[in-house]
Amino acid sequence: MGYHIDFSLYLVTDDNALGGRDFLQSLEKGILGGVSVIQLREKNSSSLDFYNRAKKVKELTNKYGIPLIINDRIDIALAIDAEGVHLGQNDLPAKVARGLIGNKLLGISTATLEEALKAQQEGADYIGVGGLFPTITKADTRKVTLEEIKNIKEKVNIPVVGIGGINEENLSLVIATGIDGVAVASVILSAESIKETTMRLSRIIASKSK
Ligand code: TZP
Ligand code: MG
Repeated sequence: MGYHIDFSLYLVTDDNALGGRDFLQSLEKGILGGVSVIQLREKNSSSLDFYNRAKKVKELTNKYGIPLIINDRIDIALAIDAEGVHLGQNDLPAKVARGLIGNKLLGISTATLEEALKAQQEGADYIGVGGLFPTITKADTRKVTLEEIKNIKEKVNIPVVGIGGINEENLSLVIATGIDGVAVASVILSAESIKETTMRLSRIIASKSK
């Protein structure tokens, strides 16, 4: 990880939330509203579709100078020279991933302090911690309380990003735990006005961070 990453408003893509609206245009609206990093998460795409979409998203993120992180697929991250990879507890172990991706950014999903410390020890650059609130974006989330994420943040020294059902109502409570950023999908991608909603989220984040 050669440069500082702003995790403050981390957009995770989700086709379903868009309700048929144009993918790249929607991401661009999010970027214009203040998204600081994008994770391309494709759970039902063929390798070819994932790769082709990743190439286009990379052009977009390059245009705006924000990092692109690829979910699950190290091969695609390498093929398009993304800034990073995000893996879960059932993907390749962090140590193995690190060996494959060199100094690209490595994010690991964790839901317990034990997993968080292990991810850090195995070379993760940041952790995603959740699910904090109920969500329809992901079926099999494990519950993490605000108390628990606060405790994790206090005990690791890599950036911590909260995830799961974060919206305009609960955002302040999440920020109050001291974490480095929030990862969201539906609050942005299913918004009637993606840019306006993202701007409101960005403003809340800017006003609450020290
Ligand atoms: N991992 C844990 S919760 C979640 C993922 C990918 C979904 C986040 O999406 P939303 O719509 O912000 O709840
Ligand atoms: Mg995964």
